[in-house]
Amino acid sequence: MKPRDRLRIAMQKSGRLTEPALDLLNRCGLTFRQSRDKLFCFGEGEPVDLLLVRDDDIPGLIAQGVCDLGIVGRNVLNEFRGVNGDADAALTEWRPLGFGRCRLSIAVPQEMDYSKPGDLNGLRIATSYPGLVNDWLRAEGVNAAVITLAGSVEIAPKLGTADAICDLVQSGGTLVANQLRETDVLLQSEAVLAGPTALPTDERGDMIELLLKRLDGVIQVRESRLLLLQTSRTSLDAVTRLLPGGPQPTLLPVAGQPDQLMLQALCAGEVSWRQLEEIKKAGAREMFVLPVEKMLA
Ligand code: PRT
Ligand code: ZN
Repeated sequence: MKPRDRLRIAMQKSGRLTEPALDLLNRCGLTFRQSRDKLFCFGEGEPVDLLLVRDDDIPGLIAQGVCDLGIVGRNVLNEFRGVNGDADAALTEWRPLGFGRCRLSIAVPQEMDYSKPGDLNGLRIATSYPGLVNDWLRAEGVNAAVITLAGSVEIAPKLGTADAICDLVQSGGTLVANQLRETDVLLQSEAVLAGPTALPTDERGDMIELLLKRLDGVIQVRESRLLLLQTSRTSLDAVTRLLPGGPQPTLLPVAGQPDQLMLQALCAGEVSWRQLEEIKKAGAREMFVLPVEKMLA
């Protein structure tokens, strides 16, 4: 294949991952011209183009070298890696992206007696992830038949074509609506940036490194919160000990109140109401949690 001088990223054409993936790339400074066939989008600023495809095709396109990177669910990536064995194990997860979160779980009819994986012995499990389910069954030492279905897995037990299922679960609403009960989680999934383990050695490799750096910045900002609060000097230690992870807080004097300090801390992740209440109990007041828009260290 002729070497390309532009980077090509595969992402889902239309589905759950489309909008957040495009939003993430935009935040990394990548914008694309809409093409008429909507399969290929030419990158406007940077030499990075998009290929819009079905999510299931993404790992294969990277493995074949048609694309350099892909944004795809870990569930799809791992199923591909499992089924395609060593040759394609050269695909890796470059970054978890924090959206499209779900889990791949076993679920059984609500009335079924189930307490451990061994209870699936001799039963039929319907799934769209035969590779991952077979791996799990093997690891658990369970002998069950795996029935591969492309979709509507959740109705298989009611139709009598399977005894249990293994499918993606997010809210759990689909399982409840089908009188199923989640029993075992095989995989915690989210969208990931997938690519070959060995990066190209030409300009595309440099471009990937640049993109990874931008991604790290974007992800860090997205997950960062700025916590502002006031505390007395005597409570400072107790308050500081409760601060969610992140760099050292900055302390500022409060005009006219020598005993008081203003504290500013960058937190890596959400700050929950419960954490705020605990910090308050330790002596803090006037607390604010602010989102961070941009960050340049
Ligand atoms: O056309 P194409 O093949 O590209 O799309 P698709 O229909 O295969 O994919 P799509 O858009 O449904 O999902 C794309 C990716 O989103 C998946 O591979 C997962 O990584 C991720 N994702 C996150 C989910 C869900 N959450 C999810 N809830 N994918 C599917 N579901 C389905 C699940 O299969 C079940 O039917 O939603 C139902 C369960 O949802 P709850 O909320 O009722 O539990
Ligand atoms: Zn799909």
